Formats: sequence, structure tokens, C-alpha cells
Amino acid sequence: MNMKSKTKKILKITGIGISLLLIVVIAYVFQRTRDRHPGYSLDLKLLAANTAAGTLKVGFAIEKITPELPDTWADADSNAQYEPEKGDTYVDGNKNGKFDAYWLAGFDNKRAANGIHDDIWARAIVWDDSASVVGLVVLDAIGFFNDDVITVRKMVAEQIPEIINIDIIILL
Ligand SMILES: [Ca+2]
Ligand SMILES: [Ca+2]
Repeated sequence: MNMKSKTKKILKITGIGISLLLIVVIAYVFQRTRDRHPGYSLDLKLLAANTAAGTLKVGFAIEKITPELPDTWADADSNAQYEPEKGDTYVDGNKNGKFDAYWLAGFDNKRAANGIHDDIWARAIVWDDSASVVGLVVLDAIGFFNDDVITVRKMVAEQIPEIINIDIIILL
């Protein structure tokens, strides 16, 4: 095999490798960005208000949503970042052999929760004017995305329609 055909073969193999890598990257991006609720739409129109004298019913609820923190960790260099390669260690409180971390958003990366300072909550209010029912939920959370909101709306519609027929659910 001469040098020219050897170079051709290496280029061919490299091209195939790059093509396969590209296909994997495209498949990964497609999987990560696909619509998890295809066909879902939300009609934000409220029914015309009931002009007859009636009753406005309002309900409130609050629910603790603080996750359990089975494991804690020791910050060897006191930089508030869990970095086992720098000597940070965890205490396997639930004895499952892995660090069950809750990663905190903001300020920096690798910030694992190491205790509960304050509980976090979901607070809800529902208005019912007998024409429309609107629910508003406020979460102490960062990273509750549109997919999650749609999932909650579907869960409410599927699981509790006999309790209350909510026309619109707003999550903040
Ligand atoms: Ca550290
Ligand atoms: Ca654990």
C-alpha cells in the first residue's frame, strides 16, 4: 500500500468517525430539546364573567416541598463546592452507597445542599366565580420549566377533575 492510498484510507476512517460523532451529537440534541408534550396547547381565554349576582369562592393551600436530605458532606477546603477530588467527603446517611445530593442553583457550580436552613413551600390560591376557575401556584423553586408546568396541568386534569374543575393553572 503506497502512501497516497494509506492517507486516503486514514481520511476515510476519520470522515466516518466524524460522521458517526455528528449523528450521535444530533441525536442527543434532538432528544434533549424535543417537545415532551406534543400537541399540547393552552387556551387562556376565560369564560365571560357571570353577570348575575353570585358568590366568588376563594381557596388557599400551602404544602411543604422540602426534599429529604439523606446525605451530608464535609467541605475539606471550605469553598462550599462538593469536590471529592479535592478531599471533600460525604456521609452516606441512607446507606445506599452513593451521594444523594441536591444541587443548589446560583452563585457557583457543585454546590450541594448540606442541610436545611428553611423549608421550601408550594402556595396555592384558587378563584372560582362560577364561570371560570383559576388556580395560581407559587413554588419556592428554581428550574421549574414549561414541561414541568404542563405535566402538573395534565396531572390536575387527570387526577382531580371530580374535586375541582380548574380552567387555568398558573405556576410561578
Ligand atoms: Ca470543597
Ligand atoms: Ca446516599
